[in-house]
Amino acid sequence: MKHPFSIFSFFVAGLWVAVLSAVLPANASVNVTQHHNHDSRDGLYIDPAFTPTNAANLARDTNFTGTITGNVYAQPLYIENGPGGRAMVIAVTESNNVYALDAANGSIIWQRNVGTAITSGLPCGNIIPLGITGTPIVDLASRSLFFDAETTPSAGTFKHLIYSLNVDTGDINAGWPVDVGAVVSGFTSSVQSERGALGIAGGILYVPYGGRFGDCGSYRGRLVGVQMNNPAGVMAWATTATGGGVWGPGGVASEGTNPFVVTGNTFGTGGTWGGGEAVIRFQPGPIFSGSTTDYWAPTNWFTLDQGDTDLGGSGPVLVDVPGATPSQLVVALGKDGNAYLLNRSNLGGVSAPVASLHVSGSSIIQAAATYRTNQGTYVAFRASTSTLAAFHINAGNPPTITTAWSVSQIGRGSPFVTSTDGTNNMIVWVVGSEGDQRLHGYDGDTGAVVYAGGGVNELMIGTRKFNTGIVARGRIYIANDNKVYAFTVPVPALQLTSAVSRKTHGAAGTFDIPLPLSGSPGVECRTGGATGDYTQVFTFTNNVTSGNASVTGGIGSISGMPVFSGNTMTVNLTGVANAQTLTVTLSGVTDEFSQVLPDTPVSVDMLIGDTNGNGVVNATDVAQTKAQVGQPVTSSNFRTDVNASGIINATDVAIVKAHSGGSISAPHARARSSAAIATGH
Ligand SMILES: [Ca+2]
Ligand SMILES: [Ca+2]
Repeated sequence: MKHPFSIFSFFVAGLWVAVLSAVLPANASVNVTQHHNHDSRDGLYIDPAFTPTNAANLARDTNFTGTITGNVYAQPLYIENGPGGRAMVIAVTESNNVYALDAANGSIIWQRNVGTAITSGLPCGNIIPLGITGTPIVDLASRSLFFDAETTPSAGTFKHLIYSLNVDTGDINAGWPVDVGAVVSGFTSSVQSERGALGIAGGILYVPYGGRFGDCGSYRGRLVGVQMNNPAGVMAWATTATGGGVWGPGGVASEGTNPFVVTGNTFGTGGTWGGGEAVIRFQPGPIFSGSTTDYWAPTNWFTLDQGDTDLGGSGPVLVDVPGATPSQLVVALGKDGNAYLLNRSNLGGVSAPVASLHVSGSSIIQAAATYRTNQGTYVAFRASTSTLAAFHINAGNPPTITTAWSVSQIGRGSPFVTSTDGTNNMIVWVVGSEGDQRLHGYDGDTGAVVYAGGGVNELMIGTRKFNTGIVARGRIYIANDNKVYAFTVPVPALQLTSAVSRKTHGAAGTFDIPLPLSGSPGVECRTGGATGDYTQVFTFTNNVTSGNASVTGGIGSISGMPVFSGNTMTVNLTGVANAQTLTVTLSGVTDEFSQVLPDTPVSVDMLIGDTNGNGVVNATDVAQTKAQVGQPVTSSNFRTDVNASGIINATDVAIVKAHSGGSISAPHARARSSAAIATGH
């Protein structure tokens, strides 16, 4: 028969699918609900599609429209099972527009404007218009989307409103928004900004606040907690000193219970620490204990304060380093160019850190990412506007920091990471935001270029500093001013690659008769028991998730629902008559990329006793079966175990003899060729 695929493409697709199915069950959902994907803010996305070869061949999906209105500083989100089962990309803009876009084509599923963005009248700041800046968060259990919007309901009036929307419809949930200035004592909306990503831990939404560019007014670093199921339940913490903004784009990290933030420089302290330049761990609420176990500031915090040398330009990243003492760490990165390691369970107050290293000659003010390979634990960070770098955290007592790699890359985006399985094929991605405006990928262990930015189609416009991309289903989404861009690895077309008729031969194992997809059908020579039962297994290029099968030719019927597992679809048949051609047609088979297979018929010649598969049962089949009597059932002789008992004996010979003279009957008879006979074995 003519093979429908080249050997090469078949081989590559098979490898790719094997990796995919080993890691990601076809029905496992993928969601990016928050900044850098996890509570820890690690920025790690496990996606088996991001092999080095696929990553190198990344290309923008120019059919993805992604048109939105407004400037974008916030990371997009990705939520599956939206309206009609569609996956959605959530994007928010400084024009206070919120969008759910179809993740496949970028069309708008729903959109909502949540109030007039601020364009004038603030005492300082550098984002105009000003609306939604911090990265939103989704609570999947309630399918709620939370964000902070700055609005000006009337000239000279400024509000921070914390919204909760139904993520599937865009409707505002009951009891929201929360007017922060109205419920948080001392909160002055005109001088507080909301740039850090929101967090959720233990049913509480945490929203961080800092000041504006220019540090005007008596703002404070703040963390506001709102009970997700009771928006009237609000608790808030603030630095005791003025300033101390929580403004790093990563915002709030947590280990599931306690929120962590990093603060910036404070003012007028006279040297008495008042919450600035610190990593702070809260009890749920948020409640700050004041204990040295729950905060850390470098011993030179007062000097840093006076130089506007914020510790808090890059949010906390929670990292576990197996074998290190302590092993549960917080990584903080400062404008002083230092990386600090802290003991997550005892931060230490104003004291020396667990470890530190001067890792950059420039201010570090982006969100970092962390990952672990067979080479160890890494933190990737933007060391300057022209350098992306990574350092190692070495297991030890205490753990230590050593530099790993550094590459030249112009821009100000925050890095994020892909891995095919959480350990291997680690790729650090970053956008040259406000720089070359291209996406770049680097080997996580070496910094070697994996993806060099693409060509004409891959050049973006409207990229913003601090921002970062997300990864889902073989795609990278990047939200920029007025447009969300989608990049995709080469996705194999959904194709049926093979079909078999499968039977288990007792203790001898399971044996498949190939059913060629074109040319003469394969011949099923085994009995179907009292009710004519058979099983067919179809294998595809990609993982498949749904679809139907029906008998469209011959006598027999589908039994039960098709079973989908990885890249296979299993169909059970019953009432299948002998000596006929049976055709099963697959319809609506859909893969994990939402590709649908065209209706595909697969035929099989049912002919009990035709052990050599030539379309007739005669003395040759009898002789062939007799010759195997007493032999173990193997892949080369299983056809002669015609009753699939697991042994070849006189019973099989008798069955073949009883069917002798049989052939495929009209009108289902089809011509046989010598090639088909060969593939029938
Ligand atoms: Ca024969
Ligand atoms: Ca047998």
